[in-house]
Amino acid sequence: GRKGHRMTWQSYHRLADIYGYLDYLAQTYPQLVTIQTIGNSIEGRPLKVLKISSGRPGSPAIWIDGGIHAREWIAPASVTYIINELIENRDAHGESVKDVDWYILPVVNPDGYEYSHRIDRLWRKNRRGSGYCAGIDLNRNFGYKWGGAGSSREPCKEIFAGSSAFSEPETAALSKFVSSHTGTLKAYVTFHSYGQYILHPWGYAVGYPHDHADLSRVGQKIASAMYQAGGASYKVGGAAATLYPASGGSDDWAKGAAGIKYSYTIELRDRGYFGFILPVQYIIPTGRESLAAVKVLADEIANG
Ligand code: ING
Ligand code: ZN
Repeated sequence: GRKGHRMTWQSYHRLADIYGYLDYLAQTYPQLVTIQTIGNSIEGRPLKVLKISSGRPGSPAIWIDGGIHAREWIAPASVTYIINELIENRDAHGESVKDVDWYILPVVNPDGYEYSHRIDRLWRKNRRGSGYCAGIDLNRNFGYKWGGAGSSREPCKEIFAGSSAFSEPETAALSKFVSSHTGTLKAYVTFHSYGQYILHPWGYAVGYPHDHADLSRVGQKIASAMYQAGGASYKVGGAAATLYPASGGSDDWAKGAAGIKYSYTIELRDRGYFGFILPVQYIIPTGRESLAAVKVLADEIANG
């Protein structure tokens, strides 16, 4: 089309449209936007990280991902909404968003995402193996407290942790990339659905990191900003204490192993009425909430 891409926020797009949009941005804004393929999924699809650069070396950085769980379509939709605002509407969002580097992986689990479009709308895991018991829960496969409470050794389970920590190419690639940027990464945000929660470590057990007060304070700021931006209420708390224990999650690894201070899992809309099958008219309000969330983090880390 005239715009050079097919992305919109009026429907949930297939992976080809999302990747076509990322490629379009890198081509159109080469001094601002670069794409790095950090690895490939188990079925061989590229894992594309988009970097939005402050233009200055050594800037504090924020990691954002979405789509680690296939069926949570609002997550890649909201992450691409964030990307669009940070690039195409760059002057509307203040100085701090320009003062940080953004590393954004909109679809952590591209095979599962495509499978949920083509075959099984409620698929969650990646696509290792075949049949009813295929797949590993990528959000149980990270190497911090791997294999503990809230994960399973049984391949047929939705929370199967895999054969070992980082057994999957998707989590191995993500963790390797994030580990190589721990000098500058100050925040890690992973978008899921549903439930409307802002969760911080720990997920593996009820308990909190030493800087719990900071995580909680900034979490409450995020909740206020999200409410103002889109109108939905989000509850803040430790993941295990607020939802349920889950070991091997990415946010625990980002905090506990990679040492990234502000690590959050954000469970987007809704609270269960539509659940994973969130109608398309909610994409833009949920995208606005997601953008507001990451702007709070940019403010926090850009201004000390
Ligand atoms: N929820 C997350 C899950 O992986 C979670 C909740 C995240 C719990 C991080 C603990 C730590 O189960 C969804 N919707 O996937
Ligand atoms: Zn999820």
